[in-house]
Amino acid sequence: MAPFQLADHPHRRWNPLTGEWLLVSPHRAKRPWQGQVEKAGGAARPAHDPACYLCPGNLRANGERNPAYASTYVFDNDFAALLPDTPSGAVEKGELLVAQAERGLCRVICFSPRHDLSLAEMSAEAILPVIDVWAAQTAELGALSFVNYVQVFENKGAVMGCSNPHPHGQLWASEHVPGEVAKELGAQRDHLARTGECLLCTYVAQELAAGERIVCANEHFVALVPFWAVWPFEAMVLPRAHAASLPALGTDARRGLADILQRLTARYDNLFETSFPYSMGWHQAPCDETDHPEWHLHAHFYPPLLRSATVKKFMVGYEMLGNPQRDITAETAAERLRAQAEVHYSLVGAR
Ligand code: H2U
Ligand code: ZN
Repeated sequence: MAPFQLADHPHRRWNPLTGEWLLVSPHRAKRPWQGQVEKAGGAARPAHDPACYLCPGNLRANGERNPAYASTYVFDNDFAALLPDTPSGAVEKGELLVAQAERGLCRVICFSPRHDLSLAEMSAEAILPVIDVWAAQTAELGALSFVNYVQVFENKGAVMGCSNPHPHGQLWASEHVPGEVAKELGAQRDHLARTGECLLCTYVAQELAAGERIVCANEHFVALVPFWAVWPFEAMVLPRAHAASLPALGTDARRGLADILQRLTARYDNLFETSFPYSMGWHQAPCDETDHPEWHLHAHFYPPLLRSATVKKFMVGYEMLGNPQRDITAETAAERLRAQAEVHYSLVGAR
């Protein structure tokens, strides 16, 4: 029998950030595919859409008018999931039926006045103000006494539940540290206590030395497909140097991040020549007035596309009931992303 190989044999991989396992079945990636392979296409969008509730100068659902903003624009979500004036309280019926009031705040962040762009088509110079506003909002909301965590994220594409193609993200600030963040907090804390080292500092160094899962890197930031990736072209973006949050990044690091975000998202779009859908977001240290030496800032990109602009990965069956599973390995996904150009396909020939 041939010796065990990650590239050939079914195996489990461990996610040290969440303590969870996933199943990898690389042999299945070799099976024939007879589904669709067409590109998604899609109509070109105007630079300003009079019907868009995010474009400058337009009316929102609550009757407010957006200003004629020229770069980024932040407003309180008109349909916020969390509210600052929720009364405190709890319900406990025995050990099993437990509920707690949760206070918070939700905001929407427009990345650009241009309705027809996405991060993938924006320049690094245009992405920099988005990073600055993510950081400023994190600091502002994190300073509120009832806020202990600020989740910055972006849903892109209708398939990810994004309501509007205008480039935008969201921010939910909450009283409690949300579940995914709490898992990562526990894992990073344990790792630091056990080894004296930051989990993700060690991980980034190990990945840079190996090279095979790196998508792109610069002096400050790295984009890679994590060893434990679940989504087909999942990626993480991390600073090389230890930093706990977006506000902790200096000007040079922010410029480095803008460069990496432009290069990663352009590669994503180029993979299937489509506007690549994903949910992405930042995991930063909780703002709970305690020190978080264990926390290493990072972004997760979770994109569902698998084989083409229309063939998606679904978390169904075994994945809902057992644990997540993937066919193409993280190494193959990274190789395919590395092979993409960093000039967006729609701009080829336009420069
Ligand atoms: P998504 O595209 O990820 O759904 O985010 C858009 C958010 O914008 C959504 O949370 C809010 C929705 O509540 N929104 C407003 O705040 N005002 C509006 O006029 C429409 C949508
Ligand atoms: Zn718009």
